[in-house]
Amino acid sequence: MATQLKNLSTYDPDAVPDGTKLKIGIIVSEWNREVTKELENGARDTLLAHGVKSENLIIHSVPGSFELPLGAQFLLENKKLDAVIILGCVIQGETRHFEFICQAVTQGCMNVGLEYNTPVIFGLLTTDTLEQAIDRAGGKHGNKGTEAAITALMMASLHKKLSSFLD
Ligand code: DLZ
Repeated sequence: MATQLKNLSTYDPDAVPDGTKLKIGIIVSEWNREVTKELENGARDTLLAHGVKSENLIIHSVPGSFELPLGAQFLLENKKLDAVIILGCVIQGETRHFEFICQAVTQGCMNVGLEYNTPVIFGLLTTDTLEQAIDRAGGKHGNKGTEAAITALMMASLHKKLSSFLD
């Protein structure tokens, strides 16, 4: 597969929207913390590098990936945010638990985003091994936290642009 060979987190910083006026939330899972900590660092550093003010960045953790959609919903019902990023890492085990968690998080995050009309960005690693996860959390395949942060900036600024256009 082509994506196995390259770092997908390289990007043109000039093409990323400015985050100075944006408020962004991050919900991060404690499960597989050595991986999710790197995703969190990548997302936070990228948002700050693109102008998001530290006081406009709110980060909370939840016990596991299954709790990510509800964590995003808690944030959105209590804070006016332009986007929420969920970060987690689910590693395939011997049972079907993996499939149920991945399905629930995917559907749950989509539902919360549509319900609150706010981008909920999907930064969930779903890998066969811990090594594959590490490779995508600041390793040889980049950092999916960084990619999630860029997507959040793009979707939040698109939303702002279209909202003001329609006013
Ligand atoms: C229980 C569980 C398992 C087996 N594996 C993972 C995992 O690989 N990644 C993850 O983020 N969470 C895992 N969990 C915890 C569930 O997401 C959840 O926190 C618990 O089932 C409690 O609802």
